[in-house]
Amino acid sequence: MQGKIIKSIAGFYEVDTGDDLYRCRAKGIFRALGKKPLVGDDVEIDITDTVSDPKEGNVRALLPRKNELVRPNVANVDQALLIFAITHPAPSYNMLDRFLITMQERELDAILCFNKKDIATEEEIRELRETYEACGCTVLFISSFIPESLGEVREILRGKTTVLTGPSGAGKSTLINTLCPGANMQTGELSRKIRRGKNTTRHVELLAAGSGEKFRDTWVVDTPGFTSLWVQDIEPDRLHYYYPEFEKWEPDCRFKGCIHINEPDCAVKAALERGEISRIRYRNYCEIYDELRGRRPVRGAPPPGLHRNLSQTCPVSKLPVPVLRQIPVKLNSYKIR
Ligand SMILES: Nc1nc2c(ncn2[C@@H]2O[C@H](COP(=O)(O)OP(=O)(O)OP(=O)(O)O)[C@@H](O)[C@H]2O)c(=O)[nH]1
Ligand SMILES: [Mg+2]
Ligand SMILES: [Zn+2]
Repeated sequence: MQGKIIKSIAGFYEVDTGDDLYRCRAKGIFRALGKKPLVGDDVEIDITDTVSDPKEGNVRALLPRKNELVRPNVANVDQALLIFAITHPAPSYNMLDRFLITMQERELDAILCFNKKDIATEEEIRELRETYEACGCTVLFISSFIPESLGEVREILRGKTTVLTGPSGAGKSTLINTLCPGANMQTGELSRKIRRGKNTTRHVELLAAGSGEKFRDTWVVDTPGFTSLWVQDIEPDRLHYYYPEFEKWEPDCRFKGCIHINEPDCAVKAALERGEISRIRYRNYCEIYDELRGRRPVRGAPPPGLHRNLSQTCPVSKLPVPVLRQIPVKLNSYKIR
């Protein structure tokens, strides 16, 4: 029978087959092949016990893995929902751009979701809307406290596996509690305190968002918030590709390969002067460009990343299994000023 691993605890995998949950062990074959089933993996299971509670089975085969995210370590992620509070805390524009760049780096579709609409002013919402309207991704304004504001989010999540990410305090866990029947995520100050404490186990878990046939196969993954974020080692001269709103003007720059910072007759800067490119986005671009050029490496953990995979057939089960092409994590990262 086919199912999806939604949780992994102490050597067991919790597999959701759509109708039931099974507590499964993985056959030794995976260890022999050096493969480890991951949360998010689609698997074939053999059912061994339907009387016990929970029911039990064995993971027999891994189905092909579309991708693998590190931190959190989840397979088959379709997209990332970037959650930022409109206010309390007010977003750091620089960090927001870093999140967007990081998601594009990972080839993960991002949806930008501004939370806490209930306590935001019209002015604050307008500024964010204008800044990010041309950034190349869908932009939503919600309040995790108001279920009626979540219609679009629900539609975007539907049928997909989505990782929620964003800075601490943005409201990721609160949103999950509102979206997922039965979820009981720690929120607020408490969650931050717990996370800083020692011995905090954080299980990666897929949570079913919504219920019924319509929301079948709709999964979300919570992540702890970042207080800073690292932009991978991208070439500074390529940074402009992450600013899709520049593209329209670039052919009119005097120099081919214009960086749009110090060059004369730059069409991007002209558009900026006319107010056709957001000043905030342009400022971030210049700041991040400088930081990438300066290459000020700092020690620390890298951001969530994606491993691209290739598939091949398992010699034993004859089912396709993924071959992980590990992309080395670069520790030359850049800290936010
Ligand atoms: N006014 C308002 N407060 C919210 C909203 N969503 C969340 N909050 C509050 O914001 C605080 C942080 O929410 P969390 O859900 O814990 O934030 P988080 O993004 O999970 O934070 P970390 O787990 O630290 O990364 C809590 O006190 C929530 O009650 C909202 O829509 N409106
Ligand atoms: Mg949280
Ligand atoms: Zn230019």
